[in-house]
Amino acid sequence: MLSCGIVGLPLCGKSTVFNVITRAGAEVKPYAGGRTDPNRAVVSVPDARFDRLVSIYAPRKETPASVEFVDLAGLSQGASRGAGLGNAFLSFVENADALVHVVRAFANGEVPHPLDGIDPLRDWQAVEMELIFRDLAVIENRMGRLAAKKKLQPAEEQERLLLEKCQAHLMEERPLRDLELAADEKTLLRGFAFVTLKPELVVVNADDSQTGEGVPGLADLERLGRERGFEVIKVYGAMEMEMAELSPEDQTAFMADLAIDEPGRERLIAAAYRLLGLISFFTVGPDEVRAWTLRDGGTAVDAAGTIHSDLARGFIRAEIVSYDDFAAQDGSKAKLREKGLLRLEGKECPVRDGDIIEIRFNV
Ligand SMILES: Nc1nc2c(ncn2[C@@H]2O[C@H](COP(=O)(O)OP(=O)(O)OP(=O)(O)O)[C@@H](O)[C@H]2O)c(=O)[nH]1
Ligand SMILES: [Mg+2]
Repeated sequence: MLSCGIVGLPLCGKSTVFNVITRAGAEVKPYAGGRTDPNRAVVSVPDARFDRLVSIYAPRKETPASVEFVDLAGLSQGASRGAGLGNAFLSFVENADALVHVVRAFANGEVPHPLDGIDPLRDWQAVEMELIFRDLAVIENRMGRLAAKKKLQPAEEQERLLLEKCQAHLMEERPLRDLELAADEKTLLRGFAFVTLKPELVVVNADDSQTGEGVPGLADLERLGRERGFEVIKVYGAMEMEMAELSPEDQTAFMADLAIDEPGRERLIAAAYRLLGLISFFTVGPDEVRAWTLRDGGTAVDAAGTIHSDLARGFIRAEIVSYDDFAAQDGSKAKLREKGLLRLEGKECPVRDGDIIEIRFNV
């Protein structure tokens, strides 16, 4: 299963945001330090389409899509040089498939700030720089080894040139995810587990007393996000963590009181799923309605293999209907067939988010 690592400076509200997302009840405390082993939890991805399919089929079993979230210890400034948890922390980051970067906007006299005063843009930059330094250190290490060789093989020479290109980009304080790379270059870089190559979502953690324009740094980060292509989501961490523990009815009342239209939890999970480059396809029937996870760009035979390797091996055809067509015909196969909306596709047919699929196979 793919995982999102929650990163940020100490005491910015990472565990709070983790609890908002997962309802896992991780320890939240007003002082830094202590545990280094991360909190982990798997969450179902909220999906209105899935809920509708369940109501159409009333299946014996329902299985929504899921993603894992990992709550890491705080990243100290200087971590790439070993400060704080330093390298131990950075090795957790290496194992995540995507990063949820929490920055603190909330003011709270009880909770010290590791840098001086509330400044989300500065905090965001501080963590970005640590991640950039860490990737630079990995490159320097490898380049050092290559430089020590008498003669480079052509593949090594190609690697050296690519690393130089990455290094120059990082030196301009830009993450590798912003660097344009060819498919074979991406493959070459995979083994390095570069942390700035991972997709990233920025979460601004505000206090519920900070409404509208009152969230410091939010507008700046949003502007930067538009320029650089990252998503910024505002949450009221402490309040939403409390809210996550209420019944659905109480939550609705609570949100109405505070004039919040959508809980941060659902927005965060949906955004993380997109960030990971994932789509869902569905299998339906009276036994089970299930959402399966596929990498965006996956094909019919990839979908078959996700369900079971036998289905990929014995693949004949996939019967595919888009969710919108399916819902518009109330899930009636007869109507879908009559209107020609039920497609029979071969192995290489691309799967789109929301497709409902039945695999015909023979083993
Ligand atoms: N007022 C307010 N306090 C918050 C908010 N979010 C977190 N806090 C408080 O800030 C403190 C730290 O929160 P955590 O979620 O433990 O922060 P963390 O980033 O996980 O901390 P470390 O893991 O120690 O780096 C706790 O005392 C929280 O109650 C918020 O949105 N508003
Ligand atoms: Mg924590």
